[in-house]
Amino acid sequence: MLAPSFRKARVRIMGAIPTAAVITCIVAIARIARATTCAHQGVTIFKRGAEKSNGNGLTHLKQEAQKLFNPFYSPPSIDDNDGDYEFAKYKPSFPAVKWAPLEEQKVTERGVFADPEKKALLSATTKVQHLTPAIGTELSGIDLRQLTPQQKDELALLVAERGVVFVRDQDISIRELLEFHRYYGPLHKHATTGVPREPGLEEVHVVYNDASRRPDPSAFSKIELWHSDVSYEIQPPSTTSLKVIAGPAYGGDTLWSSGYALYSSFSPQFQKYLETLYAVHSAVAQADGARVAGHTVRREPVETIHPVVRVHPATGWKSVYVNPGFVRRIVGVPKAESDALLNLLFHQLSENPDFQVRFHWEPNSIAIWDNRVTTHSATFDFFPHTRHALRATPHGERPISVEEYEREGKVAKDRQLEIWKQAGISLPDTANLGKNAPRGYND
Ligand SMILES: O=C(O)CCC(=O)C(=O)O
Ligand SMILES: [Fe+2]
Repeated sequence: MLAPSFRKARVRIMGAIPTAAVITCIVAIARIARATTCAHQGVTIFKRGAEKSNGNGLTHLKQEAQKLFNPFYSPPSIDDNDGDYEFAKYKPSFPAVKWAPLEEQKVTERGVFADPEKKALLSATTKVQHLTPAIGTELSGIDLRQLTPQQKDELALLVAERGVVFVRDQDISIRELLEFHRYYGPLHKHATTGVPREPGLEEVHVVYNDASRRPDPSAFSKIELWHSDVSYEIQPPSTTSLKVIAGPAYGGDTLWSSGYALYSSFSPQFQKYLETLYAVHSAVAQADGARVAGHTVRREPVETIHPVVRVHPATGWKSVYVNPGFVRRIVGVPKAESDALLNLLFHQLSENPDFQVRFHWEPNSIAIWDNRVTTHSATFDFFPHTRHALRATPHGERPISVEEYEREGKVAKDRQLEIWKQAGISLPDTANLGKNAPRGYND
């Protein structure tokens, strides 16, 4: 049920613009609660309070809406507290430039060239610590700047297998990190989020919060913060890095969830059903958020259909590829079915701790994740402290469905079953699943 003011807005909009645009607008309104204009359509939204307060209320509400921000959709542009901040040149800026739509690009998957045992990479480390069975490995003793091409290939495979790999104390500069990732594919330029003020770093995505930017929980839900980066692109990113350059002593952790583990958790019947589905990934809400925040949308938003289960080209493992941040619906099934499916998948990926790893950053920590087989979400528990991070991300291949992968005679695999098989553990009797299964406990 829409609040009375929004009902009025909806009626007003309906007469003027097509229904799809109205839905987009209403979604944006719901996401950016109390915003007074839907900038995308240039439509004024009247609010009960504003109507009572004779026009001036609108100005007030506009100011209120500008203060309010969803850290995911509405990158802030406030330029304060610079002082002698060491990393001021990497604070976010929002250039008023326009870029052409992306076109399909050739990418070479480096993980397929790797030694499956990763001897060159692992022999250079002092410690390899797996953080959970499903996802996350911390490597000690390596310097990303020193890796050979062979070690980089092995790192790509390790990241593909473990979902995310963490390294600390990395002195690598952001320009060096961009070059490091260019090895894995053409770099992605984000259409709306901040880029560093320093010129020539348009391929960097800046994450920045400080005492002047208090994320307002009325602007977002924790579940919608879970996402896979720019999954709406035709070729969403692959091996991606985030480097924290300044952060709180505690708080500001990031969580990753494994799409492989989500896939493995389901019954064979449901897995098969998911493998037949495609979903719509949309950049529209993010672009609307940027416009409401007063920023230029540098590339027009796109909506792209991707398989709900994709196969990683290096591991051959199947991964559920949906995320609450950008996926709007499953194609070609009744809306109620789409809503129920997405609700299940979104809640499982964001709430099931068995699929997840949580990382506490220190300055110069770097997380390298495979954006094709994981989702992630930052915590926003550290206000008023400063947290500043820089991301470099290459385009991956166009997501490969199971049917497409197997067309060439290969067989896509369930990661969990493969791991058990390698450990000599007999496969579960899928026909009798649940009959003699160990029971959970909750004491
Ligand atoms: O701030 C974080 O920890 C994650 C931000 C994020 O989602 C990203 O940079 O892709
Ligand atoms: Fe992200």
